[in-house]
This record gives sequence, C-alpha cells and structure tokens, in this order.
Amino acid sequence: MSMTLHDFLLAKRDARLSELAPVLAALAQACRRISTAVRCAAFTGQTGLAGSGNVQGEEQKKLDVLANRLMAEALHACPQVRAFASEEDEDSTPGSHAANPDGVLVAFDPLDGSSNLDINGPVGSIFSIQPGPPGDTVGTADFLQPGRQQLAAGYALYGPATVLVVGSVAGVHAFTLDEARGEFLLSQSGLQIAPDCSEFAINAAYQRHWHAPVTRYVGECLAGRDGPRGKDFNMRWMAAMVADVHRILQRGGVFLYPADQRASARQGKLRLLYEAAPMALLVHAAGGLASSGHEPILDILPASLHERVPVLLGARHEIERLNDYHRQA
Ligand code: AHM
Ligand code: MG
Repeated sequence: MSMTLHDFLLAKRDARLSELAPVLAALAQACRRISTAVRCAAFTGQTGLAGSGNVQGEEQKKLDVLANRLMAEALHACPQVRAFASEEDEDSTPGSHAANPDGVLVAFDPLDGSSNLDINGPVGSIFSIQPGPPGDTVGTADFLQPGRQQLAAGYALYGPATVLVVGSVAGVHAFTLDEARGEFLLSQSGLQIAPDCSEFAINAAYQRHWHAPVTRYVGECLAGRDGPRGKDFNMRWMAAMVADVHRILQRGGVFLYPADQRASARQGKLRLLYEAAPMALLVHAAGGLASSGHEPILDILPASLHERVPVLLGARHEIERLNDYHRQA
C-alpha cells in the first residue's frame, strides 16, 4: 500500500521536510478542505463573486475568500508557524505561536487560477515556507527574503485528482489525495524535468505587447522544423500556473509569464513571494531553471509582500536560451 504523507515525513526520507512535518500537515489539511470546497461549491452556495476586492484590486470569488480562511485557520492552529501571508491579505498575520524560536513563516496563494472556477477548470494552492527571524517578534518585513532561503515549498492541484506536491532543495515528491481515506498517499518521488523539450506555455493573447526576446523565442518555436529550432513544438496553456507547472514536472516543457508592455504587466503578473519563488524552488530541485529573464528568480530580494516578477521556468536548456536572448537584447 502507498505511504501516507504522515509516514513519509516520519520516515525522514528528506530531513528538511521532516523537520517541517507539523507545518506540512497543517497545509495538507487546509488543501484537503479546499479540495472539498471546490468540488462541492455548486451545492454549498460557494460559486460566483464574493462582492469584495483583494489588496491587488482583483475581484474575489467566494472560493478565494473561503480558501484563504481555510489556510489561515490551519496555519493559525499550527504551533510551528510564527506568521503567515496571503495573496488575499495586505499584511502578514501573526500565528498563535509568533515567538516560537523554531517557528517558520508561510506565504501562500490560497486559490491560484481562480478564473478557471467558472468553467470547472483546474485550480490550485501554492505555498512557500521560510525561516523565521531571530528574536521573538515577527512582521511583514520578515517575509522579504530571497527564494534561496526557502526551507520548502509546494502546491496542491485540484484537478481530476487532488495532488499535493512538496519539495526542498533535496527533491520533489507528489502525494495524491485518497478521498475515501482523507489521506495524501505518495504517488511519485524524486520528480525530474528533462533539460530539453518541445512544449511551451504562454498566453498568446498578449503577443503584441511582448518584448523582443520573448517574441523571438516563441516565433522560433512556432516556425517548427522549418525554422532555426529544426523541430516542431506543441503549445499548452492551462490558465492556472499550478496546472502548467504540474504538467512540466510530469512531462517537461516551459511556462512563460513574461513582463510585457501593458501597464499591468511591466513587472509581469505573477507574485514573487507566493507564486514564483515556491515554484522556482520546486523546478530547480527537479533539475530545471526559473528565471526573470535577467536573473534566477531564487536570487531576487523582494521589496514588498505582493511584488510581481516575470516568470520563465522549466526545461534547463530552454531557459538558458531565453536568458541568452534577454542578454543579447
Ligand atoms: P491569480 O493568482 O489571481 O489566479 O493569477 C495567477 C494566474 C496564474 O495561475 C495564471 O498562469 C495566470 O494568472 C493567467 O493570467 P492571464 O489571465 O493574464 O493569462
Ligand atoms: Mg495566483
């Protein structure tokens, strides 16, 4: 029988993850409850807009608000969590054990890709676990750490199956929710991303706004076997970063949400602390790369909690190529 997440952490297969067992258990519990909320929304009155906006001026769906509450409840109850920060809240929130000297910080996006909810498309939750500051007080400024310092990261994908993926620098593992038992069971260990690929993901609706390096890269992919790449590429875009990253961890490829010339995307769209950095940790641990085009995402020191960043991630050789195109431009 497959190993539960609990037994995996108990077995110390990855010492870094095992040290975080209480936090990962809290996150797994929240993701299990969010999974149920997403699946049952049509008959629990949880469809549609909440009638409120979040700190970034985005309209919140009822499920955005509910997922945020479920995450907050689970993390608040966890003695290993000193503070947490969410895409949906302006500032961080202290945990019930804010002075715990061994405690950690958790930044999360409770429901990523929530525009997919209207069409029963995939959505997910993303989380980043960082070391806590020295001393016994904690605040929003303590979250402003480069991604390299993350202790662990992960996401839950609410797709045909609910899958929880967790990783540290030592490796990335996937656990599938057995809904009957209410347990996450180990389904894949040591996920790897091949260095080459022939599949890319980008929202082509913004093509006219792209900068030259991205236009060049995508143009060369589209030119297929007759172009400079000498092979055909496939395109897939899930409209939920979690689902695109999961595909890349399963069968390779690259995902691009670059900066472009729209006023809203000068720094890209995705948020550094709770979207880009955790995914970058997982992608690097699986042998891929994650870049802004100019530097590794893991090296960027955030200036604010909700800072945005251009994201190019996936197959190592493709991201190196994109970095070259940015240098040449
Ligand atoms: P969200 O956190 O508000 O859901 O936004 C993030 C999502 C990503 O999951 C996805 O890759 C991207 O936004 C899609 O953006 P766009 O609609 O511009 O293509
Ligand atoms: Mg998001």
